[in-house]
Amino acid sequence: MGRDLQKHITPICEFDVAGGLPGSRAQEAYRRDGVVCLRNAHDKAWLSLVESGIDEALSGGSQDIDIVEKAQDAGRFSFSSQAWQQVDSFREAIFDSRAPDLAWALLGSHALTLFYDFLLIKEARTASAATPWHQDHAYYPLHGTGLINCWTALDRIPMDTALRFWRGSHAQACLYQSVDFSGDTDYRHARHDRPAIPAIDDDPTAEILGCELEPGDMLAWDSYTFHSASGNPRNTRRAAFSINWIGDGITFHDIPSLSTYRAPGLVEGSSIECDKFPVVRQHRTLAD
Ligand SMILES: O=C(O)CCC(=O)C(=O)O
Repeated sequence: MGRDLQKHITPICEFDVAGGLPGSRAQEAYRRDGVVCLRNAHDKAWLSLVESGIDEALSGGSQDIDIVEKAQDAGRFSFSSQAWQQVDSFREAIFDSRAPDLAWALLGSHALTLFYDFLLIKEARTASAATPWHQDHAYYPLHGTGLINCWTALDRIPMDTALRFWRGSHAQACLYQSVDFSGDTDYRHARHDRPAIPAIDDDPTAEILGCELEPGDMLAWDSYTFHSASGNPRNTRRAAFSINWIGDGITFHDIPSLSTYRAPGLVEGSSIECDKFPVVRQHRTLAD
């Protein structure tokens, strides 16, 4: 029997970044737990920018778009990615804001490369739109570690619909199977050669982290960290916009995957830098 999902939740380490970038304590917590919460990561103007691009993203601007309508839910559950290439306001929110600097400060890498944006909306009354436990990295055609998902709440997210994280689950750098977000079918690029996802909610040794969010607060997690969320039984929308960034040493792994994560010209073992995955920050070296 699973334990009560709302009890036994330890708060995620949080840092208020209204006045500056995350420092060494935030980086340490990120490396240890695999997730941190950055309060006031983005302001109202940034939130409005993202909001203004949502209709365009959902009506054709995104790649790999899924809009799930379940008979038992009044609302729709949608998720889509790579809209920045079509949607001007998303592009502005990603490149002309402090979004890259927040990610770079946590990663502490030499370079920072944009991987993809991700828009996730659980409209009001999507109680069955639960997100199963998964690792983002299990979906990626990539070798290496050091990717960060910077996930900003567009709405107030109370504890009952908050994301939950298995603390430290990134540390072994072991990839498990991928699951389908809609919950109805097998994931189309499932890798059955990987271990099955353990019964995390039944494991008394798995420490689960979570916290409430206000619009503009960000959760930043390592792509190997297991996370999940419930559906949204409330009468209000629960939406987030995330930006996924790559640090150093990642190369392309030519396995079946969504087109979001692929680009023409990438071959097994190549660097993933290209127009679709641009380098956005880079430390200068003496040779530069
Ligand atoms: O908010 C959710 O329900 C899931 C978000 C998530 O798992 C992701 O963005 O990787």
